[in-house]
Amino acid sequence: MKPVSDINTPDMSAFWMPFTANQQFKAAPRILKSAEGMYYHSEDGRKILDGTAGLWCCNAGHGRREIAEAVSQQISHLDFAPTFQMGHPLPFELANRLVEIAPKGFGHVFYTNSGSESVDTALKIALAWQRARGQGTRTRLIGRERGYHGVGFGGISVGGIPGNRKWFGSLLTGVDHLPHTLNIGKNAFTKGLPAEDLTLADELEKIVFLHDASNIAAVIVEPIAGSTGVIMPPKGYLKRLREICTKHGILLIFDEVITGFGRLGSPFAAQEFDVIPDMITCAKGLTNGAIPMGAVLVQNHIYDDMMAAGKGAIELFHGYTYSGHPVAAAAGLATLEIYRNENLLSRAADLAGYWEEAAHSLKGCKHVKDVRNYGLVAGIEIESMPDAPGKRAYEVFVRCFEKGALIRVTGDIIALSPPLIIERSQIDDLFTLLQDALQAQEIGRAHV
Ligand code: PXG
Repeated sequence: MKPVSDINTPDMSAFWMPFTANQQFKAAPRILKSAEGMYYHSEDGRKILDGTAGLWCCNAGHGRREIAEAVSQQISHLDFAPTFQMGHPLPFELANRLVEIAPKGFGHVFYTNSGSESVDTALKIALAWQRARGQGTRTRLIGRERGYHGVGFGGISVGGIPGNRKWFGSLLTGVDHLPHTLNIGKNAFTKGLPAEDLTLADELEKIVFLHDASNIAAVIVEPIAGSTGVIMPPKGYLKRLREICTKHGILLIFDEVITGFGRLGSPFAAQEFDVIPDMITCAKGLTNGAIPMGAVLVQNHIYDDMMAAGKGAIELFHGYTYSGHPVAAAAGLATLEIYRNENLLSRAADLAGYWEEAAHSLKGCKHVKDVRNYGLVAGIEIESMPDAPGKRAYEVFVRCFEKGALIRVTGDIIALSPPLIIERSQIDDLFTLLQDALQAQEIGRAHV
């Protein structure tokens, strides 16, 4: 057997890293070693302000002892037990807590292990529910351009990112897409949601007309699209989608993997925007990112119909070995307790004004062509280099990391989504670092 490599400088060849330019990264790695509160600590001993809550997941900040202790206790008490025709207490308990913070009418929780699994689960529940109520011809699923719904076959099919789709064959059949809602020409530098515009939501009527409602099971959208660059819905857009879905018997799924758990200032975007879907997918912030876990929150009418159709047998032929894993459930319970004790599910609303001003102070910075914000999310879009899309933002990312801030970039869009515990002074630090990195464009050395 080969000796174990030094933990600080491991041999990097074996780990095929996700969504990473492996060769480029391994030639010049960025290694995070530990984390506490608002900061990561890099391998070379630098403090890095976390402007992204990891990957939109550590809403309560890092190194939360309450979660570590709950996980540690649970793992020695009951490490694993099945949830197929068996049970153990914590997932029941956690489901009750989740239902308490979910919009009214959401009485049920189906557990998964990730956002991708939550999406595929919700799509399957939609199909099964339509069939259970005698509408088995409703098999079409509608997503949206520039939507990100994870990487399962269901998620990439309804998702709208060409790079995530084109390598993987014919995907799910019978999928259609709404147009995305980004319109920089009209809405650049809008604070919060762009002015009311229902035309893009009304595109759903055209899709329904084309396929006929009797063939459509569900529509899935992110209330605010995160991964593809923080894309806002115009005011009234989500409400109109809800109206059209209701009118035609189509289920509406909100993918709240990013917007859930306080990111926008309410527990879920559904409450923030006062638009109630039929299902909500979530993950990430559910356990503060500490242990993988996702969930689908389901309205009572769907669950009740499925129970009635099941007639006492297995009602839904779906589930994962780790659905409701006891250790993940312990992490989830401890996380929700922190959110409650520290009012974190509404803290983004308190900070939103300050955050908005800080984000929009970047207007006028070199190459910045749009700033978008809501709650504790911001997207900063910069002009692409003519022959190298994505290069400019990547350079800003590297420069920020070197100077002490973690940001995310997608193409030439910078996305910020810090832990909800961020203080005003840290918001200042984050935007100062980012501004310096933007202004340093083409002055500093090339990083790519
Ligand atoms: N839905 C949405 C809306 C997401 O944002 C997923 C589903 C999939 O979740 P999992 O847990 O399967 O990865 C996501 C994930 C980024 C970034 O940089 C975003 C995600 C994942 C990784 C990076 O914006 N979102």
